[in-house]
Amino acid sequence: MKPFPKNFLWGAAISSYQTEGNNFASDWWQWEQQPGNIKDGSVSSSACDFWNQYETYLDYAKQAGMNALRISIEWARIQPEQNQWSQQALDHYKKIIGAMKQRGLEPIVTLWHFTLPLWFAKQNGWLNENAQEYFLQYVKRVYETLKNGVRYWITLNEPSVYLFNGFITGSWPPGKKLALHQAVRIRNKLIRIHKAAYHILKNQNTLVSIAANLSWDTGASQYKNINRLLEWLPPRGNDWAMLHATQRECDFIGLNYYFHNTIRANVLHPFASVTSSHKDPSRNSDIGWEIAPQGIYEVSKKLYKTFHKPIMITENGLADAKDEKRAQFIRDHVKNIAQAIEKNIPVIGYLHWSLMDNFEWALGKTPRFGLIEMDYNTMTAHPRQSLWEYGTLIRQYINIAS
Ligand code: IFM
Repeated sequence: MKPFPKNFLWGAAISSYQTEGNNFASDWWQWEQQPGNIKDGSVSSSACDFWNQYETYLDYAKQAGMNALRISIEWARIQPEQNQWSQQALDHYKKIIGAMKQRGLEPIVTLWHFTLPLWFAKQNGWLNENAQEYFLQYVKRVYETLKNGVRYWITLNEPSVYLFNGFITGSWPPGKKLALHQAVRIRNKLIRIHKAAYHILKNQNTLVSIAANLSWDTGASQYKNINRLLEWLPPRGNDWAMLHATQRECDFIGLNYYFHNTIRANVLHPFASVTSSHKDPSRNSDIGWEIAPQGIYEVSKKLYKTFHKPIMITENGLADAKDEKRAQFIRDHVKNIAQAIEKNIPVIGYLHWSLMDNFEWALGKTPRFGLIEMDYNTMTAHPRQSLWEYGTLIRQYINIAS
């Protein structure tokens, strides 16, 4: 078998709002306070206290043998009010990134992972006519402070998932239920914003992309056209259209892989065409998502065939509170990545979601995605067995790397 490249990125991914705690200047904080918005009634509060306890988490990542970590920056911390910038927050992120580097963890930095500063959300967020200008001001500040330490940048995380939940079903802020064409208009704006941010972040040392949510869709070949249509529409939460539009401004493709769907054509109601593949709990995660490792190979293959760019798995994981399936899940997905590399598909990294349990948006704190368990009563972190098994796997692959 062709070995993994020596500089392959082995790591995990987290996001600021889901882990840092006390992000009171973000729109999600306000959203959480309204009864009914979070399924289990929990609030993020201190989350995993990553803001203060980051060294503990980074130590565990290092002990497991990781060499990379994807984090995100909370815009609301950097700019808590429209006319107020926090150098202190910027310096704190610089410290976190320095601490990662000291431990041999390559930072992959996301600039927007679903949350907005409240002042911006109150002015209609992305719908504001100055949205691009506001976002770029923030991007410039972050870039100026962190540019020497960061090679890999992600501008936007899963834009279509955000559009689906925030603007179609209304289950995330801003809680809108818009018509399809309006959601497509916002997507077009996000495309322009990514392109503009790309040019701020791009230099000879940096590699920039988005983190795209893409499912593995299967179905009979006569449904290909419906399949293709569904790929392009935000209601699927699939970022294919985003990638087609931004491919020139993506140095690699960030792939968040979670889902397998079967397409059964329903010509009258195309969105009813998509069904999750099966209901067998032994092959699902705690929240009913099918475990389908072959898909990470299939989607990577399709991505490479379409865009001819290196692929970084920027997220892949499952909710598994008892930690019964996680280690095998990782082994099976990595095996499929090995198969992709064997077929000369340049996958450059695998970042497991997530390093630790975190606030899972509208599902609250119930789903447990972490390699590290978070005890929310004592606010302490406890590595799960799967963290060490992932470490064993990393060492095996590193030992046979070219
Ligand atoms: O927790 C989320 C993350 O914020 C974005 N990608 C999917 C994860 C699991 O749902």
